[in-house]
Amino acid sequence: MGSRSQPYVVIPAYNEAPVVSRVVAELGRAGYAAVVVDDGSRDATADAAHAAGAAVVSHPFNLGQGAALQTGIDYALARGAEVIVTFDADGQHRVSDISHLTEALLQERADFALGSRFLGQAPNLPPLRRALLHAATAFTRLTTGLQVTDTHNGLRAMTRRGAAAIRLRQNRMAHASEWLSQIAASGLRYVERPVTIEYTAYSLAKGQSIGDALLILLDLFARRLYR
Ligand SMILES: Nc1nc2c(ncn2[C@@H]2O[C@H](COP(=O)(O)OP(=O)(O)OP(=O)(O)O)[C@@H](O)[C@H]2O)c(=O)[nH]1
Ligand SMILES: [Mg+2]
Repeated sequence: MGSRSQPYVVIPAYNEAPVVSRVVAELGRAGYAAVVVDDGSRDATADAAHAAGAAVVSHPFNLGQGAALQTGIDYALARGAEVIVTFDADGQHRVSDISHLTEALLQERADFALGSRFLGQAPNLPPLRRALLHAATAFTRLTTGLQVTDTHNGLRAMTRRGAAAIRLRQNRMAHASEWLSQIAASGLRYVERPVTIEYTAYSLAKGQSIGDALLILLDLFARRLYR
């Protein structure tokens, strides 16, 4: 299942049975090994991912995207992966963007290559969602000092050393700023690269609601206030 130098793709998935097999199959055709972390899904996500050729690790109940990513990173590290990529299960990312990130790790001698839809493209991104994403990014820039442009992007590549410096503890969805503060604390080099995030009818119907996004922002502000 993939050599050590071949990127290992970690896919957090919560109730994504309608799309996860297409995502896994596409990654497989491009030659990537993938682990799907089934985050306590109540649908056939795990079976669909397995049938499409991914390794599957299942949480016994829903723990949230941060925990799912951490489980997948730990799995990939245990398999000896030298490069790890995180990739959403909902079909919003492009498989062809992965090599741009992994090449950036090599060329820039970086430990993290972060995808940015605001350097790249986000067709059909609703205006209110765009505004919230910009607000979250501005907040993260202020609190971490990292001059990033898209903090809530699920597409990232990292070296083994980078992955070992990440320990996501915030459950649910509030882990995006955690990534950035841990990257800042690690002192390791990071770069951003343009990627495309597609807002399909499926992802818009299923993805984060505006209410969820506001809750994440509030959560982050509260955390800063009480630290
Ligand atoms: N919503 C949600 N997603 C999870 C969870 N656990 C894992 N995931 C996966 O995390 C990935 C991102 O979730 P989304 O809800 O699409 O979040 P997002 O892409 O940041 O937000 P959108 O811009 O609305 O698509 C998907 O592959 C989900 O299946 C969970 O508990 N809740
Ligand atoms: Mg999504």
